[in-house]
Amino acid sequence: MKLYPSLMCVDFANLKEEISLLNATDIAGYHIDIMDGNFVPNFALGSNDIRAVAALSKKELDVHLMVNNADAAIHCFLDLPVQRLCFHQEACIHHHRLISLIRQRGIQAGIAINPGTSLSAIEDLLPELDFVLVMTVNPGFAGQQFLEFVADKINRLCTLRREKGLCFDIEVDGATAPDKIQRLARMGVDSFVLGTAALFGKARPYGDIVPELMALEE
Ligand code: S6P
Ligand code: MG
Repeated sequence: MKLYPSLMCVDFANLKEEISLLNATDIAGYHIDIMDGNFVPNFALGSNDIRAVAALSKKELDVHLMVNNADAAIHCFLDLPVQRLCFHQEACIHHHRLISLIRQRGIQAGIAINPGTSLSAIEDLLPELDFVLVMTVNPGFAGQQFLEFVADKINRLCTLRREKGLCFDIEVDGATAPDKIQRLARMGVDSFVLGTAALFGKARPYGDIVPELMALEE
């Protein structure tokens, strides 16, 4: 199981200290939310934040673009030191072109889907993808409620992957509390974005919480 704390939820006044505490845990990397105030009703993070985090950590950077016109915006992110980069199915016209551009840079390519987007919208692309990010909240904000109806879609995606013999990674983002992580990991989900539901604002050290979350897959 791979865990990616969402940097949108860290205390930015203490970014260096926050990253240093998280670096000392077994997290796989950092989830970085890019929001344009248009595809989602909020703004968050940008390319300079990605560079700042890359300078503070050797762990993977998992970048989630929540921006309209991903076909144009992608070019701002291809030369950054990131390992995983996804754009939204709903914000893109030429999905396969973007996947190719991302992979040509040696970056793992992913597509993110909103809670209301059906698997049929990405099914043909699955063999071309390194990962699929399934949103379990409507993108834009931390601290929302887990949308239970999405669990069935996640289960179907895990089944589809098995039936087709594919090996893309399945990542879930949004209100991933420990009970949800345990249930979804058993279904076959590989990666979880951690926000306020599991990690931040708990008044407990990250070094205590992360091992507990990692143990949920056993
Ligand atoms: C939200 C964004 C997410 C959040 C994360 C917060 O649109 O894409 O990555 O940062 O979901 O987690 P939580 O547990 O507060 O919902
Ligand atoms: Mg996200």
